[in-house]
Amino acid sequence: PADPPWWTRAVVYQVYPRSFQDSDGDGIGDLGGILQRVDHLADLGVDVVWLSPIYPSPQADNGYDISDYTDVDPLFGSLAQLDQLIAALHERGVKLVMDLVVNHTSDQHPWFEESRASRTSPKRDWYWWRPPRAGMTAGQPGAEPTNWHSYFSGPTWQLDEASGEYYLHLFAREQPDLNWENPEVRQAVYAMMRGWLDRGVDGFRMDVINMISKDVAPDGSLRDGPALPGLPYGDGTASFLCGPRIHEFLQEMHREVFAGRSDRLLTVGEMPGVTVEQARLFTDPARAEVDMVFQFEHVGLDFDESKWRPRPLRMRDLKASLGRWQAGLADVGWNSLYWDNHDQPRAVSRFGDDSPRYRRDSATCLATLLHLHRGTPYVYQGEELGMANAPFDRIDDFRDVESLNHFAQAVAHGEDPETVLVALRRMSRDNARTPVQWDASPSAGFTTGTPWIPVNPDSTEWNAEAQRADPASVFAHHKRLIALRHADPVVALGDFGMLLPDHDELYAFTRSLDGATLLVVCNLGASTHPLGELLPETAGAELVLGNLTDDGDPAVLRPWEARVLRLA
Ligand code: TEU
Repeated sequence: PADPPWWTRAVVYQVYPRSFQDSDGDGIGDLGGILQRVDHLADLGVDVVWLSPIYPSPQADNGYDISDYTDVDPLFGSLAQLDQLIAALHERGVKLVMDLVVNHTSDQHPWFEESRASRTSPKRDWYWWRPPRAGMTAGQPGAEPTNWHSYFSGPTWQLDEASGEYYLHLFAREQPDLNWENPEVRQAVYAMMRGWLDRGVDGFRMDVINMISKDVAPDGSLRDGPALPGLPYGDGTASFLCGPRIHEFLQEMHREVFAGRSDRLLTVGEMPGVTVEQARLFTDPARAEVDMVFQFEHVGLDFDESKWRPRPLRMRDLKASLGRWQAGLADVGWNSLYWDNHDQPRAVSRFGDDSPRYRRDSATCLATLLHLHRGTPYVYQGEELGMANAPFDRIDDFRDVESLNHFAQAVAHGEDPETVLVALRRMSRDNARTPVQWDASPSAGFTTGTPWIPVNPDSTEWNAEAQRADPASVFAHHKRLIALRHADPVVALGDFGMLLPDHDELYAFTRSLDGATLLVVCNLGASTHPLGELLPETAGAELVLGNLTDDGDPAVLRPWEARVLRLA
């Protein structure tokens, strides 16, 4: 059989540029800042950087609302600096993957401005324009063409007074959805993508790419979804998650953009709501769609009907979910592995224990668990330092459009503001967006100006400078995990086998390849466990890597301890 693709051994690092490093004192991270920190990434040992959007944008959603796909926003720098960054990374053997946001554009993209200009505009059909619901008047509540609830609260439809029609926006109203049914739209996107690859970019992380095909009836109508509890809206996801033409579109994209050069690239499709069965199709190399997908199951286990209704995570659910993805993509396809990103709370605060006693141990335990799974691990900036959720207090502390819109809507619907804030503090995306903590100075080395969102005050203790010198740090542990994946084919390619599926605190599994077996056991809790009794096969096994520095009893697993053992 052919050699496995390079990305089966790779680790990806996500940079959210706004919060990574500022170089010009305006309080917003930029490309000049990333250039200053390239050696941090090289030192960590990652193979790929995924750069969240740096394109021109009104920043309604921090760059996920793009007004020009072919340039760099002056806020972040210039095309020349992007070229420098690509060169600086390539010199160090690191690839650069760009964010591709083509489910929607900004409402200030010239395509949308032209589309909205009149009902007869040649680009009218590039977006989803629809008249009000039959028998209703434009602007009346409930007159929207469908009842869908937007990801960022409110309806997914915005009335354009001038033409009397609504346009679709699954996210913010500043993010109108492109109409992928129109072949001109698709060709324009593919041409843009080819341009970036020709420039030296090494692939794409494709934003909500499983939303580009909408289930539209032959007469052009879109269907209502089931009512959502307590809201005057419905759940439209059945009409746009993995819609009828999604595989056709991704295969066409592959032919038009990646063909002949896919071996050097990495493509990962962000796909909320994707099932294992669908993911097998998306990532089957024979189908030529994408290399891997970001699935959302394991980050959806600690809340009820929405992320704003959090509840405790049950360990069994986590194991059942991740285990099913390991098994489901074992023979065909490939997993991506992540705990957090710019949309999720910080891993150590959500899945670990960020109290002083266990923060370091739980951060390293979680990292061990993730990096020892089969798939490509993604490290989100600051995760390698054990960065934690922010101490947000009042609504004015939040910046994110999703959080602010949700607060306004929930309070307008009669929820108690303090209760809404409790959920925001726990789940807001802003938790992931505080500046990277480089050193112990007041702005944590992020900026000489005023940061666009405050630095977490724990940066005096938790920062890169302190950790780089400390072999027991979260950073040093990440370096070891990444090096282990590079060195040991069992870590990259070994078969996965879940152990102790019903245990409430231990997460244990084996990885096996060509007669070699690693046993990984992680204690995701603050109690001590009799490892020797639970997993007798660990007796006498060689410790390949552990997260606690002082030697303990090999037969006992301590709070938040993780061990990678080689079975004889
Ligand atoms: O996110 C898509 C998505 O569905 C969610 O993660 C969403 O952002 C939200 O957190 C659900 O509660 C992608 C990007 O990663 C995100 O930053 C963008 O805001 C969004 O698409 C729109 O482009």
